[in-house]
Parts: sequence; structure tokens; C-alpha cells
Amino acid sequence: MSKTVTIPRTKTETKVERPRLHKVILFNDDYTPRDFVVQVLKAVFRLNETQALNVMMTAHRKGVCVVAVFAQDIAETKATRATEAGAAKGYPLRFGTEPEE
Ligand code: TYC
Repeated sequence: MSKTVTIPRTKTETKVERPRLHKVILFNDDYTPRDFVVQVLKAVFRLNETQALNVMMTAHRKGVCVVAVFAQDIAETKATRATEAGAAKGYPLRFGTEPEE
């Protein structure tokens, strides 16, 4: 009679998940000049004139607009840089970030 020997094996599976993307959001305010908002959108987010105008006007009309989507650290750096560009001129211009669903 033969005996069956079972050797337990542990398999380690490593699952790599892509980092979640984060949206950069532009908030409207009543004081920052439209031209300045457009300038910042072009300089920090590399939008062209048409894209920058559309984003600025959407925020102006609706209160907020998604500017672009990036990895979290890039989204945060760009939002900070853009907000600081406004602050340097005394404007209350504000950019924020939030994770994409
Ligand atoms: N509402 C501003 C104005 O009328 C322009 C503006 C647009 C400011 C979009 C911020 O996110 C903004 N001067």
C-alpha cells in the first residue's frame, strides 16, 4: 500500500496596483483677473490659449472646473504652484486636488 504525501506550498502573489489619479480643480473667485487665470493655466498646466480660456470660463460660470488629471504628487505640486502664483500678486486664486473615483 502506498501513502500519499502532500507537500504544502505557499504561493506569494504580488499584485501591483496603479496609483490613483488626482484631479486638479480650479475655484472661481470675484477678484482674480480673467487674463491672469489664463496665464497661470498656460504656464503651470501647459494648456493652450483655447483650453485655458475654456477652463477659466467654466470655473467663472459654474464655480469650479477640472483643469487636468495627474499622479497625486504632480497634481499637488501643480495646484500649490498655481495657487502661489496668485498669492504672489495678492489674488485669492485657488487650486485644489481630489482623487478620481
Ligand atoms: N471671476 C473672476 C472675474 O470675474 C475671473 C476668474 C475666473 C477667477 C475663474 C477665478 O477660477 C477663476 N474677474
